[in-house]
Amino acid sequence: MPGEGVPSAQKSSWASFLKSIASFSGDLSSLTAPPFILSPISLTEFPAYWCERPGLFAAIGDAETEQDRSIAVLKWFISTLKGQYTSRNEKLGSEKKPLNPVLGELFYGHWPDVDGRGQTNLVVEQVSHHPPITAYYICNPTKGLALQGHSAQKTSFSGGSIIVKQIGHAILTVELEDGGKEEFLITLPRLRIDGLWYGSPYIELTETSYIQSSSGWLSTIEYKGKGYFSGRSHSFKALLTPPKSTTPLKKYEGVWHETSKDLDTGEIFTDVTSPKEEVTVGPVQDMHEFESRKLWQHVARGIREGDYETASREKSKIENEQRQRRREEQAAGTQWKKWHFEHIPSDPVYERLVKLFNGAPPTEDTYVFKHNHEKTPSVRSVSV
Ligand code: CLR
Repeated sequence: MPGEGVPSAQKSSWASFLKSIASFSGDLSSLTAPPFILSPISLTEFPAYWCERPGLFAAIGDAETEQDRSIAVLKWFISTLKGQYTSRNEKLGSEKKPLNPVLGELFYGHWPDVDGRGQTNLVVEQVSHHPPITAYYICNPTKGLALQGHSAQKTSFSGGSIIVKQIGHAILTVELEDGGKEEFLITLPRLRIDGLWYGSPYIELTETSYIQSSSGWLSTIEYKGKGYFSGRSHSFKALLTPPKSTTPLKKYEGVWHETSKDLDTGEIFTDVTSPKEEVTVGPVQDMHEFESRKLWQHVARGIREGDYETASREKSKIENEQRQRRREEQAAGTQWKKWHFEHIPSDPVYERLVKLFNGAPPTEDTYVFKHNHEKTPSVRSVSV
């Protein structure tokens, strides 16, 4: 039934929200949505989804050959998809509209060292507000791993669904025992948000994404929903091709929210049916005012407790303060200074790797992490 998931008092506001997205393309974050669809979590928390299976991430550093590293990277990547794209449905009942981060908003976390896998650290910063762009840096120094990326979205409306093109990419750097390094360019899939009519949105992945290694190995991942390959939602097929070859050496198929297998051997490739490990974050009272859970704490409580009046009042406070900051900067002729990242107009690693396959734009800008990865910085260690 249309509007099934929508509380009756919010049906008309949901209908006008749908109308506004239908006639709109660009930055969804600026549209006012009815309270039932609001999430108390800011988009700066999302990069944590990259590492909720820290053991699979660490395993990349233990692989010994180029082929095995490419397989380990693909396995880890596929295993992040469930968290990235279905966890709000599990936790909040449906996909929801995240809090739109303010410029300079921060999110820090880590996953502890267990059984020698090394500690994994996470640094996230909102590096642009208009349009919203989130930069992140995740490292496991023990295993010589660093993932640097940024994320933005372009949205449009088609056939009753929201189509989200992901802008940005991630580069995974693996330090090798011989002192060299291997780099992996990770491109991001396209999203379709379905279920809008019923007021219970969920994500399906579409088209193709790639993982290109500097060693030449390439993973091509094709996404399909209901009615394709296996006919199931969240299906994918991944092909791993050796350097300078077009014949895949490995083929994997399955559903990214449960299990997949190696098509030649029948062995299980990915299995995300066991619980994931959520990021560890320090207590809110110790946080800096720009740290996400502190910054949004009153808005988030309002949303969680259904006190939308408080939520919207607190949200306006934050937004006004931001406008004031921008006005002051303009008057002083200064610009907001990023805490941990530096914007560069073109990413040389991206450009070198993207040439090895086609399916992504030839150049892209990037946000480079400014610090040494042995030490995860905190906002307090940065001079403002
Ligand atoms: C952000 C980067 C993450 C993966 C990811 C998952 C869900 C996406 C999110 C990204 C961007 C914002 C997003 C969200 C789903 C819904 C939300 C597109 C790509 C939009 C802004 C909200 C739409 C509102 C409807 C739910 C009504 O690695």
